[in-house]
Amino acid sequence: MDEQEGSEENKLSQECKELIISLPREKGWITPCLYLFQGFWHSSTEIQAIKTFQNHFQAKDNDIIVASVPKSGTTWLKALTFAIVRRQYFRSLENHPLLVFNPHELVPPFEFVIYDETNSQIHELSKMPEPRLFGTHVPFTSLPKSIKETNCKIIYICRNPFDTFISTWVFVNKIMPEFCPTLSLEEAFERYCKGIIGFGPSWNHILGYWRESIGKPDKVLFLMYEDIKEDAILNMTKIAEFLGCPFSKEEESSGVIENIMKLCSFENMKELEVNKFGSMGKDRIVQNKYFFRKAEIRDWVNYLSPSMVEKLSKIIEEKLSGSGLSFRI
Ligand code: PPS
Repeated sequence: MDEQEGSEENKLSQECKELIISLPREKGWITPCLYLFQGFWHSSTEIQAIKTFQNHFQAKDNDIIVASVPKSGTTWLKALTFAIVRRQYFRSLENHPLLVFNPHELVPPFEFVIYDETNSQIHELSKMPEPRLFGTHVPFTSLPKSIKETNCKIIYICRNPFDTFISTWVFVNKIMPEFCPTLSLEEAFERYCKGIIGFGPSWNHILGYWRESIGKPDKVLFLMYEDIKEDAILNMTKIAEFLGCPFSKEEESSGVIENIMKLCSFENMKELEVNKFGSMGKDRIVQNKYFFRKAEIRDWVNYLSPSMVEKLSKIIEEKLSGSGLSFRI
């Protein structure tokens, strides 16, 4: 066990230490190891947080959860959802919370903030304004029972795996501890193709929420990053209707939707003081600017070789076969 792995594991409860010893393990992207827990790869601290989340979270019928594979457009969807749901409180965009807080602070993630016992930030769930807004990368099958059994709503954002892979690889190398070597594109790609990535295999994560959205369209709204890019207004309208707070004719004609779209746009958010200079996470190692890189579709063409494209295309085709889901690549 190396130094980093030891310090990660020292923070775990005895119960979690015993659990992870029994799990299959592989080399991680940032953490020394990833463990296969309930069919998906996670770091040890994520597993502890997921267990606590499963055991303690009591969903309310009006809760709203933004779910995703990391690097699929989570930050954007959190901003849009917050702005849509709380719009009656912030009619003037001049004092809007999204101008001074990063979306991850306004829509806190279960596994990295709320149930991460190694994080000093305490979130009092009972004091959160309703409807409560949460984020998660936890796969559908691992969500707590109460989320599945209550009427709370889930909005899922999915992005084509080529761009998600590149976005993740770049991000990981930015937040990699100084004493760790850079993770090469080739090594990351091999692990990604085997499904070995935090919260992966990504295709299984996506399919879990996709199938749920087909079976229970009132429970899970499944959105594509590329579709929102193409027509943000249409997708914002879908979000508002799904959440039971449709835009009124008056709002439509007075530009409320366009204003939210501009507020949450990549160009606007990237330039905000909080997103240029703020930070978050344990010891504040994650700088907010890392969440805003290029936001382009098909940026992967600048990184992946033809053989990589062929290999990943085949995997995706095979994994999604018969699901009715396809990506715009
Ligand atoms: S995370 O860490 O999981 O929350 O990351 P996530 O937000 O899911 O993904 C980061 C990518 O989303 C891009 N991004 C945006 N796109 C469009 N509009 C807005 N407002 C926006 N904010 C962030 C971000 O640039 C990352 O994509 P890449 O391709 O790396 O640029």
